[in-house]
Amino acid sequence: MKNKSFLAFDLGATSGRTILGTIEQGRLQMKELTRFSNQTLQIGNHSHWNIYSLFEHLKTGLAAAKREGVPITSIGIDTWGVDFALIAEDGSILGIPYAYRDPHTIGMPEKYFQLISHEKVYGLTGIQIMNFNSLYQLFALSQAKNSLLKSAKEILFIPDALAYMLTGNKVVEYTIASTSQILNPKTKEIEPELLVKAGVSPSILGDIVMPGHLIGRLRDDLATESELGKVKVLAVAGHDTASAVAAVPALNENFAYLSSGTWSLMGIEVKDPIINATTLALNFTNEGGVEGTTRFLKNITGMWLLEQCLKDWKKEGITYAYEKLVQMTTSVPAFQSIIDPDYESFANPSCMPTAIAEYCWQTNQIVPSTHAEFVRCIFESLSLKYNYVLEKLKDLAPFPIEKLHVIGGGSKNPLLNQWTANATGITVLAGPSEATAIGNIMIQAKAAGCVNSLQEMRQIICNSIQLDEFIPENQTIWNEAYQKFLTITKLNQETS
Ligand code: LRH
Repeated sequence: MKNKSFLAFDLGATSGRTILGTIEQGRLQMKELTRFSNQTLQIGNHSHWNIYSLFEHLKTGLAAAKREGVPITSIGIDTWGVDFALIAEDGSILGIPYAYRDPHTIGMPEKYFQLISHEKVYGLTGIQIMNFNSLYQLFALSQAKNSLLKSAKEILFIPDALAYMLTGNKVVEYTIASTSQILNPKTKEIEPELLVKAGVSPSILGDIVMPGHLIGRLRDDLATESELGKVKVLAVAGHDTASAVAAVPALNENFAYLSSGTWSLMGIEVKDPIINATTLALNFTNEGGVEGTTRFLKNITGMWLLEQCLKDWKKEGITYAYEKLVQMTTSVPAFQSIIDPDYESFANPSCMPTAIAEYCWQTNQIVPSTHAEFVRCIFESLSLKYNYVLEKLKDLAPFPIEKLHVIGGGSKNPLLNQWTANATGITVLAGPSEATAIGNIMIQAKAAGCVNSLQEMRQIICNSIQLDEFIPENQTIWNEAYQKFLTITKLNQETS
C-alpha cells in the first residue's frame, strides 16, 4: 500500500499541537509541526476558551503542513471533553465558549437533581457526576437566562465547532458527545428528557456521527490560503481521552490504562457499559470509545496540581525543567505530606501551593514549604490515588487486569511511572506520550483503508513505538503508605 499522511490537531486544556502522521509499511511516523499554549481567557469571574485564537492556530498548522510538501489525505481534531460553542440560526458562533473550570456550574448538579433524581440521570447516562458536564453547563446558562443560549439553535462540542470553522459543516461526534451526560451509552442516542429538564430544547443537539465520518472538506478560502486544496476533514474520536485509549499499545484486553495529562483518566475498555449501584456510588463513568467500546473510567486530578504550582512559582521568577522536578524529589523524605488529589479545593484554587499547604495543615501533617516538598507530595499522592482507583477497577472489571498502560505526556515521567508501579503492585508499561494524536491519526488511517480494526491499529502502534517497563518495587513500604493515605484522605470511610 502507498504511504498515506494525515494531519492531527490535538488540543488539550493547556497546550495544542499539529502532528503529521504517515503510515508507511505497517509503521507510523510522526512529526510535530506546531505546538502552542492554550490558556483560558479570564473575563471578570468567568473562564472562556478563545476559540477564535485556536482557529488561528489551526490555520498556522495548515500552513506548516503545506511546507512539508506531502499530500494530506485527511485532517482530524480532538480536544478535551464537555465544553461547547453556541451556534445561532444563521450559523454564526455566539460569544465565546465557557471553559469547564468556570465557577458558574458550582452547585448545579444538586439543583438539577431536584428536578430529576441523581439515580435516574446516572442510570440513563452512566456518566460520572462532575459539575462541569455539558448538561450542567447548559442548565447553569438556562437558569441564568443567558441571552446567548436563548438565541442558540444548536451547540457544537469544541472539536466539532473547530471542524465547522474549517469546513462549514456541523456534526455531533459520538465520543465527545458522550462526555456531555446527555447521551445514553446503550442506545448511543440523546436522552431528550435530560435537556428538557435543563430548560433546553432537545433540538439543540443534532444527529450523532461515529468516528471516521466525513464532515466535509476545507472551506474554499482555507483551501486556497493554505494551498493544501480541498482536503477532507473527518470526525475522529473527538474526545482526546477516547483518541488516547484507542492508541493504547495493548495486544490483549486484560489491561487498565492511565491517560496522564492535566487529568489522569484511569479505566478499562469494555464492550458494554457498567452501570449499577456500586458504579453510581463510586462515580465511575461510561464514556464512548471507538468501534462501539465503552471507556469505563474515573477522572483523577492529574498534572493540574503540578501545572498550577509551576504557574505560581513562575510568578516568583522560577521555572523548572522536567528532569529537575523529578530529581529534586530525592532531597525530601518519603510520604511526609499526603493529599487526596481530588479534594474539592484543588479544582480551581487561586494559589495551588497554598491550597495544598492548607490541606496538609488541616490533616495534621508536615506542611510542605519548599518546591521539592510540594513536588514529592504531588507525585506520591497521585501514585497512591491511582492505586485506590485501580483497586475499585479490579473489583468491577469483567476480566483480570494484568498490566497498567500509562499513556500521554505524564508517561514521560520515569519517577512517577515507577511509583505508580510500586503503589499499584502491577507492571506499568509507559508510552506513547503522544497517544491522543496517535489515536486521532489512526482513526483517519482506518477511514482511509490503511487498517481494518482497532486491533490492527494497536498492532501498528506497537510496531512503531518503544515501551518502557516498570516493575513494582518496595511493596511493603508502599502498602504502609497506602494505609496512611486512606486514613488521611478518609477514603477508607467513603465510597468515592
Ligand atoms: C482530558 C479531558 C477529560 C475530561 C476533561 C474535561 O483532557 O478530556 O477526559 O473529563 O478533559
